[in-house]
Amino acid sequence: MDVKAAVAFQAGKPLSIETVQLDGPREGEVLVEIKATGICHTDSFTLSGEDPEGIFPAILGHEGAGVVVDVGPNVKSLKKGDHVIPLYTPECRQCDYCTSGKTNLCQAIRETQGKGLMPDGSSRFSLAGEPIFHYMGTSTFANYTVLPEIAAAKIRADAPFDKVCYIGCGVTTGIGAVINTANVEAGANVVVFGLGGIGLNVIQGAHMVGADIIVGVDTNPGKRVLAEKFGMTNFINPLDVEDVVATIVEATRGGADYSFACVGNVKVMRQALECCHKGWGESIIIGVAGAGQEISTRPFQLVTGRVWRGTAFGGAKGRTDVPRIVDWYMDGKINIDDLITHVMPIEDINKAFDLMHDGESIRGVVTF
Ligand code: NAD
Ligand code: AHE
Ligand code: ZN
Repeated sequence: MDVKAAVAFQAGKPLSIETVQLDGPREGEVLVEIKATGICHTDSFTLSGEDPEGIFPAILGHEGAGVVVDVGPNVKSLKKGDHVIPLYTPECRQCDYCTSGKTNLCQAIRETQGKGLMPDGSSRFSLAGEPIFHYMGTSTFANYTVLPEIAAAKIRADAPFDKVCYIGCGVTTGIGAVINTANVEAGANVVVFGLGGIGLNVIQGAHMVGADIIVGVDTNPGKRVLAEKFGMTNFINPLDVEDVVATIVEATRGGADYSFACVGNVKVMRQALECCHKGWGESIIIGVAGAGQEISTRPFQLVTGRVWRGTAFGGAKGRTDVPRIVDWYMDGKINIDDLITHVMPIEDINKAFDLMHDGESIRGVVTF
């Protein structure tokens, strides 16, 4: 079938709107009409050419919502008409990772997913007979996409696509990092580096669980007002202070109980670790950094009790947790609307990337 898609032909170049071909779903797959998709910084990271797994030509996008319009053989948990959120972290509920009870990183299809292919090793997308790669198993920058059944979370039918698409990455990553990965307790002091589409959801999560001091750190002072609305108590612009770590340690009366690095910058990741409280502070890395980038600190930082961890998709198990987070939104328990600052048609998708790079948007959403 013909599909309208924003194709990434080459690293560092704008996306190109094309009519591409999409084959129907095969065994264990579903065809989904994508109704809306957010643009996450990770899409920009891959498009920049920094992502070691980035391959081109590809259809990017991993923060979508839509409707199942066809199912392949042996699909059991989904049917035509179901509303779904694509999952770049699937949940097969059978692999060693899923059954470990220790991680959300289902590995059932990770290898083919990282190669831009469906689990049978082929692509469903093509242009003029040449294959186009999938991205993160989701490729939501297209009005139709094919997903493995285990990579789609069924959600309630009354949830608005143009809002809940954001649960497909940013909302779940930010709130999940707080409640699943760090398990922040009421009264804790929290520091959030990077007040973008992810960091503001970390603040939202920290506020929800009753954190005490919530320090936001961002080089863009324009992020301050919205962050305060979501629960930030102190703002620090690293460009305005001599020593950002010392400033945070003072603001938190000894250091952060938990810090979150929501910027793909390894220097920021070091600051986030070193501003943690001696003896117990934990720093959670969320930002992704390019090929060749490495984190470093003095071992003394860990010897004296600070802990470094990372999180993908906020530690959430998608098919189980995503429908619940949609309920939280529908019940008014979490705020998504104020974070979706720009909505546009797919023809303007490059503008959404520009707005993100210029620090003017929190989340740009494309609707089909
Ligand atoms: P974004 O562009 O919306 O936000 C980044 C923020 O960081 C901006 O507000 C920017 O001003 C700020 N910033 C830049 N340099 C800074 C510095 N030196 N100190 C403090 N703040 C600085 O991006 P986003 O969509 O929120 O994504 C944030 C990061 O998280 C990206 O690296 C993205 O790839 C990653 N990410 C990871 C996961 C995961 O599962 N681990 C999920 C989603 C996104
Ligand atoms: N391909 C990159 C890694 C990118 C990465 O870490 N992605 C996160 C999700 S970011 C969503 O915005 C993730 O889920 N990681 C776990 C995984 O299995 O990829 C690289 O560096 O190679
Ligand atoms: Zn993302």
